[in-house]
Amino acid sequence: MAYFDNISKIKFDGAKSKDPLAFKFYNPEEKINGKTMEETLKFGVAYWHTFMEDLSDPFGVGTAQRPWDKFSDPMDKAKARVDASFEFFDKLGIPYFCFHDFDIAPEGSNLKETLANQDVIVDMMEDYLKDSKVKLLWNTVNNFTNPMFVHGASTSNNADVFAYAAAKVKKGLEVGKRLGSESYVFWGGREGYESLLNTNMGLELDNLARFFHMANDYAKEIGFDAQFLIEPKPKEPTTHQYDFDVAHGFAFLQKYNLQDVFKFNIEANHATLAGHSFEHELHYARINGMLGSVDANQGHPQLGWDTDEFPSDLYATTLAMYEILKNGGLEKGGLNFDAKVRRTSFKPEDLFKAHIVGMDSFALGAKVAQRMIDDKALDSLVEKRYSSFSEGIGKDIVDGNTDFKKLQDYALTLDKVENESGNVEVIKSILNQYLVTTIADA
Ligand code: XUL
Ligand code: CO
Repeated sequence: MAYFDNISKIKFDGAKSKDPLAFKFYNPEEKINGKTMEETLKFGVAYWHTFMEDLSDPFGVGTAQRPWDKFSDPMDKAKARVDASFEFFDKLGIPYFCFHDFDIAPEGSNLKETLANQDVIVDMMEDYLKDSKVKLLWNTVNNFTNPMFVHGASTSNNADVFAYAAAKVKKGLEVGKRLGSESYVFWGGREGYESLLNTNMGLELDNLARFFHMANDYAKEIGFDAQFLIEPKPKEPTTHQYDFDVAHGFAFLQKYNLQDVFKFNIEANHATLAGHSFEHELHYARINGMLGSVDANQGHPQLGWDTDEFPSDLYATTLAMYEILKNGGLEKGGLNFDAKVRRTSFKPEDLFKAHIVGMDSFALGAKVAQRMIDDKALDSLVEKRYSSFSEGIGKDIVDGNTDFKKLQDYALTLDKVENESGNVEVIKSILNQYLVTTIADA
Protein backbone atom coordinates (compact mmCIF):
# COMPACT_ATOMS: atom_id res chain seq x y z
CA MET A 1 0.00 0.00 0.00
CA ALA A 2 1.34 3.46 -0.89
CA TYR A 3 1.04 6.35 1.55
CA PHE A 4 2.38 9.10 -0.68
CA ASP A 5 0.50 8.19 -3.90
CA ASN A 6 0.80 11.55 -5.58
CA ILE A 7 4.59 11.78 -5.15
CA SER A 8 7.03 10.21 -7.57
CA LYS A 9 10.74 9.72 -6.99
CA ILE A 10 12.40 13.09 -6.38
CA LYS A 11 15.01 13.85 -9.04
CA PHE A 12 17.79 16.35 -9.55
CA ASP A 13 16.53 18.94 -12.04
CA GLY A 14 19.17 21.68 -11.83
CA ALA A 15 19.38 25.20 -10.45
CA LYS A 16 16.78 26.67 -12.79
CA SER A 17 14.09 24.08 -12.08
CA LYS A 18 10.66 25.44 -11.16
CA ASP A 19 9.48 22.12 -9.78
CA PRO A 20 9.05 22.29 -5.96
CA LEU A 21 9.35 18.50 -5.95
CA ALA A 22 12.81 18.38 -7.58
CA PHE A 23 16.34 18.96 -6.31
CA LYS A 24 17.98 22.16 -7.55
CA PHE A 25 21.47 21.64 -6.11
CA TYR A 26 21.54 18.20 -4.49
CA ASN A 27 22.76 15.77 -7.10
CA PRO A 28 23.61 12.59 -5.17
CA GLU A 29 26.08 11.40 -7.82
CA GLU A 30 27.97 14.68 -8.15
CA LYS A 31 31.42 14.62 -6.60
CA ILE A 32 32.81 17.08 -4.09
CA ASN A 33 36.50 16.57 -3.39
CA GLY A 34 36.42 13.04 -4.85
CA LYS A 35 33.38 11.83 -2.90
CA THR A 36 29.75 11.85 -4.02
CA MET A 37 27.36 14.31 -2.39
CA GLU A 38 25.43 11.34 -1.05
CA GLU A 39 28.53 10.00 0.74
CA THR A 40 29.66 13.38 2.00
CA LEU A 41 26.38 14.82 3.20
CA LYS A 42 24.84 11.65 4.68
CA PHE A 43 21.38 13.22 5.03
CA GLY A 44 18.94 11.71 7.50
CA VAL A 45 15.23 12.04 8.32
CA ALA A 46 14.27 12.67 11.96
CA TYR A 47 11.44 10.19 12.61
CA TRP A 48 9.96 12.32 15.41
CA HIS A 49 9.40 15.45 13.36
CA THR A 50 8.48 13.86 10.05
CA PHE A 51 6.31 10.96 11.18
CA MET A 52 5.18 11.93 14.70
CA GLU A 53 4.72 15.70 14.68
CA ASP A 54 1.07 16.85 14.63
CA LEU A 55 2.04 20.55 14.31
CA SER A 56 0.22 21.67 17.44
CA ASP A 57 1.58 24.70 19.29
CA PRO A 58 0.79 26.15 22.75
CA PHE A 59 -2.11 28.10 21.20
CA GLY A 60 -3.62 25.59 18.84
CA VAL A 61 -4.22 21.93 18.09
CA GLY A 62 -2.37 19.96 15.44
CA THR A 63 -2.95 20.79 11.78
CA ALA A 64 -0.93 18.00 10.17
CA GLN A 65 -2.75 15.82 7.62
CA ARG A 66 -1.00 12.47 7.56
CA PRO A 67 -1.85 9.32 5.61
CA TRP A 68 -1.44 7.12 8.71
CA ASP A 69 -4.06 9.11 10.65
CA LYS A 70 -6.74 6.68 9.45
CA PHE A 71 -5.43 4.10 11.94
CA SER A 72 -6.62 4.57 15.51
CA ASP A 73 -4.97 1.66 17.32
CA PRO A 74 -1.51 2.92 18.42
CA MET A 75 0.33 -0.23 17.26
CA ASP A 76 -1.46 -0.20 13.87
CA LYS A 77 -0.48 3.44 13.52
CA ALA A 78 3.14 2.67 14.46
CA LYS A 79 3.28 -0.09 11.81
CA ALA A 80 1.73 2.18 9.19
CA ARG A 81 4.37 4.79 9.99
CA VAL A 82 7.15 2.27 9.36
CA ASP A 83 5.68 1.38 5.94
CA ALA A 84 5.18 5.07 5.14
CA SER A 85 8.66 6.02 6.33
CA PHE A 86 10.46 3.55 4.05
CA GLU A 87 8.33 4.75 1.13
CA PHE A 88 9.30 8.32 2.07
CA PHE A 89 13.05 7.52 2.30
CA ASP A 90 12.94 5.76 -1.06
CA LYS A 91 11.01 8.49 -2.89
CA LEU A 92 13.18 11.24 -1.43
CA GLY A 93 16.35 9.23 -2.05
CA ILE A 94 17.61 9.97 1.47
CA PRO A 95 20.12 7.46 2.83
CA TYR A 96 19.61 7.65 6.62
CA PHE A 97 17.08 8.10 9.42
CA CYS A 98 17.13 8.63 13.20
CA PHE A 99 14.61 7.90 15.97
CA HIS A 100 13.80 7.87 19.70
CA ASP A 101 12.33 4.68 21.19
CA PHE A 102 8.93 6.36 21.67
CA ASP A 103 8.82 7.62 18.09
CA ILE A 104 8.71 4.15 16.65
CA ALA A 105 6.45 2.37 19.16
CA PRO A 106 3.88 3.52 21.73
CA GLU A 107 4.52 3.24 25.45
CA GLY A 108 2.73 0.35 27.09
CA SER A 109 1.17 0.36 30.55
CA ASN A 110 4.46 -0.84 32.05
CA LEU A 111 8.11 -1.15 30.99
CA LYS A 112 7.72 -4.78 29.92
CA GLU A 113 4.88 -3.91 27.56
CA THR A 114 6.76 -0.86 26.26
CA LEU A 115 9.81 -2.96 25.40
CA ALA A 116 7.61 -5.62 23.77
CA ASN A 117 5.94 -2.97 21.57
CA GLN A 118 9.38 -1.84 20.46
CA ASP A 119 10.38 -5.39 19.55
CA VAL A 120 7.46 -5.69 17.13
CA ILE A 121 8.45 -2.50 15.31
CA VAL A 122 12.18 -3.23 15.39
CA ASP A 123 11.47 -6.63 13.75
CA MET A 124 9.62 -4.78 11.00
CA MET A 125 12.41 -2.24 10.55
CA GLU A 126 15.03 -4.98 10.48
CA ASP A 127 13.17 -6.60 7.57
CA TYR A 128 12.98 -3.31 5.68
CA LEU A 129 16.66 -2.55 6.25
CA LYS A 130 17.69 -5.91 4.74
CA ASP A 131 16.46 -4.94 1.26
CA SER A 132 16.92 -1.18 1.46
CA LYS A 133 19.82 1.17 0.76
CA VAL A 134 18.71 3.14 3.80
CA LYS A 135 20.64 2.89 7.08
CA LEU A 136 20.09 3.97 10.65
CA LEU A 137 22.31 6.99 11.38
CA TRP A 138 21.54 7.03 15.10
CA ASN A 139 18.96 6.05 17.62
CA THR A 140 18.29 7.37 21.10
CA VAL A 141 15.68 7.08 23.83
CA ASN A 142 13.13 9.61 24.96
CA ASN A 143 13.83 10.05 28.66
CA PHE A 144 12.04 13.38 28.94
CA THR A 145 8.33 13.18 27.90
CA ASN A 146 6.92 10.80 30.50
CA PRO A 147 5.98 12.64 33.77
CA MET A 148 8.32 10.22 35.57
CA PHE A 149 11.20 12.34 34.22
CA VAL A 150 9.88 15.53 35.83
CA HIS A 151 13.14 15.94 37.83
CA GLY A 152 15.42 14.54 35.15
CA ALA A 153 16.45 11.04 34.09
CA SER A 154 20.04 10.15 35.02
CA THR A 155 20.23 13.44 36.96
CA SER A 156 16.96 12.88 38.81
CA ASN A 157 16.94 13.12 42.61
CA ASN A 158 15.00 9.82 42.51
CA ALA A 159 17.18 6.70 42.16
CA ASP A 160 14.24 4.65 40.80
CA VAL A 161 14.04 7.07 37.89
CA PHE A 162 17.79 6.65 37.29
CA ALA A 163 17.24 2.87 37.12
CA TYR A 164 14.24 3.22 34.78
CA ALA A 165 16.21 5.54 32.49
CA ALA A 166 19.08 3.03 32.46
CA ALA A 167 16.71 0.21 31.55
CA LYS A 168 15.48 2.21 28.57
CA VAL A 169 18.99 3.10 27.38
CA LYS A 170 20.05 -0.57 27.76
CA LYS A 171 17.24 -1.46 25.36
CA GLY A 172 18.19 1.46 23.09
CA LEU A 173 21.72 0.09 22.79
CA GLU A 174 20.39 -3.38 21.97
CA VAL A 175 18.05 -1.91 19.33
CA GLY A 176 20.89 0.16 17.88
CA LYS A 177 23.03 -2.95 17.59
CA ARG A 178 20.26 -4.97 15.93
CA LEU A 179 19.57 -2.26 13.37
CA GLY A 180 23.26 -1.51 12.72
CA SER A 181 23.11 2.09 13.93
CA GLU A 182 26.25 4.11 13.12
CA SER A 183 25.95 6.34 16.20
CA TYR A 184 23.99 6.58 19.44
CA VAL A 185 22.79 9.95 20.79
CA PHE A 186 22.30 11.28 24.30
CA TRP A 187 20.37 14.54 24.43
CA GLY A 188 19.90 15.59 28.05
CA GLY A 189 16.30 16.76 27.67
CA ARG A 190 15.76 17.17 31.40
CA GLU A 191 19.34 16.69 32.57
CA GLY A 192 19.70 20.08 34.17
CA TYR A 193 17.85 22.08 36.77
CA GLU A 194 14.91 24.41 37.23
CA SER A 195 16.24 26.03 40.40
CA LEU A 196 19.74 25.79 41.82
CA LEU A 197 18.27 26.29 45.31
CA ASN A 198 16.89 22.73 45.50
CA THR A 199 19.63 21.09 43.41
CA ASN A 200 22.68 19.04 44.38
CA MET A 201 24.58 19.82 41.21
CA GLY A 202 27.68 17.89 42.26
CA LEU A 203 25.75 14.65 42.77
CA GLU A 204 23.70 15.15 39.60
CA LEU A 205 26.83 15.62 37.47
CA ASP A 206 28.56 12.63 39.09
CA ASN A 207 25.47 10.52 38.40
CA LEU A 208 25.31 11.67 34.79
CA ALA A 209 28.91 10.51 34.37
CA ARG A 210 28.16 7.20 36.14
CA PHE A 211 25.27 6.67 33.73
CA PHE A 212 27.45 7.33 30.68
CA HIS A 213 30.19 4.97 31.91
CA MET A 214 27.62 2.22 32.47
CA ALA A 215 26.16 2.81 28.99
CA ASN A 216 29.63 2.54 27.47
CA ASP A 217 30.37 -0.64 29.45
CA TYR A 218 27.15 -2.24 28.24
CA ALA A 219 27.70 -1.21 24.60
CA LYS A 220 31.14 -2.85 24.78
CA GLU A 221 29.69 -5.95 26.42
CA ILE A 222 27.20 -6.50 23.59
CA GLY A 223 29.67 -5.48 20.87
CA PHE A 224 27.76 -2.34 19.77
CA ASP A 225 30.44 -0.16 18.21
CA ALA A 226 28.36 2.95 17.44
CA GLN A 227 29.90 6.38 18.03
CA PHE A 228 28.41 7.81 21.25
CA LEU A 229 27.28 11.42 20.84
CA ILE A 230 26.30 14.12 23.31
CA GLU A 231 23.91 16.70 21.91
CA PRO A 232 24.38 20.01 23.74
CA LYS A 233 21.53 22.46 24.30
CA PRO A 234 21.62 25.31 26.83
CA LYS A 235 17.99 25.26 28.03
CA GLU A 236 14.44 24.25 27.12
CA PRO A 237 12.82 22.39 28.71
CA THR A 238 15.18 22.92 31.69
CA THR A 239 16.21 26.39 32.83
CA HIS A 240 19.81 25.25 32.56
CA GLN A 241 20.86 22.06 30.78
CA TYR A 242 24.17 20.57 31.98
CA ASP A 243 25.55 19.96 28.48
CA PHE A 244 24.95 23.63 27.70
CA ASP A 245 27.25 23.85 24.68
CA VAL A 246 30.29 22.04 23.27
CA ALA A 247 32.73 23.76 25.63
CA HIS A 248 30.66 22.79 28.73
CA GLY A 249 30.24 19.25 27.40
CA PHE A 250 33.94 18.89 26.63
CA ALA A 251 34.95 20.01 30.12
CA PHE A 252 32.48 17.51 31.60
CA LEU A 253 33.77 14.66 29.42
CA GLN A 254 37.37 15.41 30.34
CA LYS A 255 36.65 15.67 34.06
CA TYR A 256 34.98 12.26 34.06
CA ASN A 257 37.42 10.60 31.62
CA LEU A 258 34.79 10.13 28.92
CA GLN A 259 36.50 12.18 26.20
CA ASP A 260 37.49 9.10 24.21
CA VAL A 261 34.00 7.61 24.39
CA PHE A 262 31.96 10.53 23.07
CA LYS A 263 31.89 13.09 20.30
CA PHE A 264 29.29 15.82 19.82
CA ASN A 265 26.08 15.95 17.83
CA ILE A 266 25.76 19.65 17.11
CA GLU A 267 22.38 21.20 16.38
CA ALA A 268 22.24 24.61 14.71
CA ASN A 269 19.27 25.89 16.70
CA HIS A 270 20.81 24.73 19.98
CA ALA A 271 24.00 26.63 19.11
CA THR A 272 22.09 29.86 18.55
CA LEU A 273 20.06 29.34 21.74
CA ALA A 274 23.41 29.14 23.58
CA GLY A 275 24.38 32.51 22.12
CA HIS A 276 26.82 30.99 19.62
CA SER A 277 26.77 30.67 15.88
CA PHE A 278 26.30 27.21 14.37
CA GLU A 279 29.84 27.37 12.95
CA HIS A 280 31.29 28.31 16.35
CA GLU A 281 30.04 25.06 17.86
CA LEU A 282 31.22 23.01 14.87
CA HIS A 283 34.60 24.73 14.94
CA TYR A 284 35.11 24.26 18.68
CA ALA A 285 34.31 20.56 18.34
CA ARG A 286 36.49 20.15 15.24
CA ILE A 287 39.65 21.69 16.63
CA ASN A 288 39.33 19.38 19.63
CA GLY A 289 38.73 16.26 17.51
CA MET A 290 35.17 16.01 18.86
CA LEU A 291 32.94 16.73 15.84
CA GLY A 292 30.70 13.70 15.44
CA SER A 293 27.39 14.54 13.78
CA VAL A 294 25.00 17.37 13.03
CA ASP A 295 21.31 18.08 13.64
CA ALA A 296 20.66 20.22 10.58
CA ASN A 297 18.03 22.88 11.19
CA GLN A 298 17.81 26.60 11.88
CA GLY A 299 16.19 28.89 14.41
CA HIS A 300 14.23 32.04 13.66
CA PRO A 301 16.06 35.31 14.40
CA GLN A 302 12.91 36.89 15.88
CA LEU A 303 11.88 33.93 18.04
CA GLY A 304 13.90 32.98 21.08
CA TRP A 305 13.16 29.27 21.23
CA ASP A 306 13.96 26.03 19.47
CA THR A 307 11.85 26.51 16.32
CA ASP A 308 13.57 23.62 14.49
CA GLU A 309 13.07 25.03 11.00
CA PHE A 310 14.34 23.31 7.90
CA PRO A 311 17.67 24.87 6.94
CA SER A 312 17.58 27.38 4.09
CA ASP A 313 20.13 30.01 5.16
CA LEU A 314 22.99 29.62 2.68
CA TYR A 315 25.53 31.52 4.79
CA ALA A 316 24.87 29.13 7.67
CA THR A 317 25.01 25.99 5.51
CA THR A 318 28.19 27.20 3.76
CA LEU A 319 30.00 27.94 7.00
CA ALA A 320 28.78 24.68 8.51
CA MET A 321 30.00 22.70 5.50
CA TYR A 322 33.29 24.59 5.68
CA GLU A 323 33.82 23.08 9.14
CA ILE A 324 32.52 19.63 8.19
CA LEU A 325 34.70 19.38 5.06
CA LYS A 326 37.72 20.63 6.97
CA ASN A 327 36.97 17.87 9.47
CA GLY A 328 37.30 15.36 6.63
CA GLY A 329 33.55 14.59 6.82
CA LEU A 330 31.58 13.11 9.69
CA GLU A 331 32.64 9.43 9.71
CA LYS A 332 29.85 7.72 11.68
CA GLY A 333 27.75 10.89 11.80
CA GLY A 334 25.69 12.71 9.19
CA LEU A 335 23.29 15.58 8.62
CA ASN A 336 20.06 14.67 10.40
CA PHE A 337 17.17 17.05 9.69
CA ASP A 338 16.02 17.67 13.25
CA ALA A 339 13.51 20.03 11.66
CA LYS A 340 9.77 20.31 11.36
CA VAL A 341 7.54 21.84 8.75
CA ARG A 342 5.70 24.98 9.86
CA ARG A 343 2.18 24.61 11.24
CA THR A 344 0.85 26.16 8.03
CA SER A 345 2.63 23.52 5.89
CA PHE A 346 0.34 20.71 6.93
CA LYS A 347 0.04 18.66 3.72
CA PRO A 348 1.94 15.39 3.31
CA GLU A 349 3.81 16.75 0.25
CA ASP A 350 5.16 19.60 2.43
CA LEU A 351 7.31 16.97 4.15
CA PHE A 352 9.07 16.28 0.84
CA LYS A 353 9.36 19.96 -0.11
CA ALA A 354 10.88 20.82 3.27
CA HIS A 355 13.54 18.12 3.01
CA ILE A 356 14.30 19.25 -0.55
CA VAL A 357 15.10 22.81 0.55
CA GLY A 358 17.26 21.48 3.39
CA MET A 359 19.16 19.07 1.14
CA ASP A 360 19.62 21.69 -1.57
CA SER A 361 20.84 24.28 0.94
CA PHE A 362 23.50 21.97 2.37
CA ALA A 363 24.51 20.70 -1.10
CA LEU A 364 25.06 24.24 -2.30
CA GLY A 365 26.81 25.16 0.94
CA ALA A 366 29.15 22.19 0.42
CA LYS A 367 30.00 23.33 -3.12
CA VAL A 368 30.80 26.87 -1.98
CA ALA A 369 32.81 25.67 1.01
CA GLN A 370 34.86 23.21 -1.05
CA ARG A 371 35.79 25.98 -3.49
CA MET A 372 36.92 28.22 -0.63
CA ILE A 373 38.97 25.36 0.81
CA ASP A 374 40.52 24.48 -2.59
CA ASP A 375 41.50 28.11 -3.24
CA LYS A 376 42.67 28.65 0.36
CA ALA A 377 40.47 31.73 0.10
CA LEU A 378 40.22 32.16 3.88
CA ASP A 379 43.19 30.03 4.93
CA SER A 380 45.71 32.25 3.16
CA LEU A 381 44.33 35.31 5.00
CA VAL A 382 44.37 33.51 8.34
CA GLU A 383 47.92 32.20 7.75
CA LYS A 384 49.11 35.71 6.94
CA ARG A 385 47.36 37.11 10.02
CA TYR A 386 49.31 34.76 12.32
CA SER A 387 52.60 34.88 10.40
CA SER A 388 54.36 36.53 13.37
CA PHE A 389 54.28 33.10 15.05
CA SER A 390 56.24 31.38 12.25
CA GLU A 391 59.50 33.26 12.74
CA GLY A 392 61.56 35.12 15.33
CA ILE A 393 60.09 35.61 18.78
CA GLY A 394 56.73 34.17 17.72
CA LYS A 395 58.37 30.90 16.68
CA ASP A 396 60.25 30.81 20.00
CA ILE A 397 56.89 31.15 21.84
CA VAL A 398 55.27 28.38 19.83
CA ASP A 399 58.31 26.08 20.13
CA GLY A 400 58.55 26.64 23.89
CA ASN A 401 62.00 28.22 23.54
CA THR A 402 61.40 31.32 25.63
CA ASP A 403 60.33 32.52 29.06
CA PHE A 404 59.08 35.69 30.77
CA LYS A 405 62.63 37.06 31.30
CA LYS A 406 63.57 36.64 27.61
CA LEU A 407 60.19 38.06 26.53
CA GLN A 408 60.73 41.14 28.67
CA ASP A 409 64.26 41.59 27.25
CA TYR A 410 62.76 41.35 23.77
CA ALA A 411 59.87 43.75 24.52
CA LEU A 412 62.35 46.33 25.85
CA THR A 413 64.00 46.40 22.39
CA LEU A 414 60.72 47.35 20.66
CA ASP A 415 60.36 51.04 19.82
CA LYS A 416 56.73 50.65 18.89
CA VAL A 417 54.33 47.76 18.37
CA GLU A 418 52.40 47.75 15.10
CA ASN A 419 49.26 45.78 14.24
CA GLU A 420 47.65 44.98 10.87
CA SER A 421 43.98 45.19 9.88
CA GLY A 422 41.88 42.08 10.57
CA ASN A 423 40.16 42.51 7.18
CA VAL A 424 36.78 41.32 8.46
CA GLU A 425 34.84 43.21 5.78
CA VAL A 426 37.12 41.89 3.05
CA ILE A 427 36.54 38.35 4.24
CA LYS A 428 32.76 38.85 4.20
CA SER A 429 32.97 40.17 0.67
CA ILE A 430 35.06 37.14 -0.38
CA LEU A 431 32.39 34.87 1.11
CA ASN A 432 29.72 36.70 -0.93
CA GLN A 433 31.79 36.32 -4.10
CA TYR A 434 32.15 32.58 -3.59
CA LEU A 435 28.44 32.19 -2.90
CA VAL A 436 27.34 34.17 -5.92
CA THR A 437 29.82 32.67 -8.38
CA THR A 438 29.06 29.12 -7.24
CA ILE A 439 25.33 29.73 -7.67
CA ALA A 440 25.98 31.25 -11.10
CA ASP A 441 27.97 28.16 -12.13
CA ALA A 442 25.41 25.71 -10.76
C1 XUL B 1 15.55 18.52 21.17
C2 XUL B 1 16.37 17.72 20.25
C3 XUL B 1 16.18 16.24 20.31
C4 XUL B 1 17.43 15.45 20.07
C5 XUL B 1 17.27 13.98 20.25
O1 XUL B 1 15.77 19.88 21.10
O2 XUL B 1 17.13 18.25 19.47
O3 XUL B 1 15.20 15.89 19.41
O4 XUL B 1 17.94 15.68 18.80
O5 XUL B 1 16.74 13.63 21.47
CO1 CO C 1 18.41 17.56 17.97
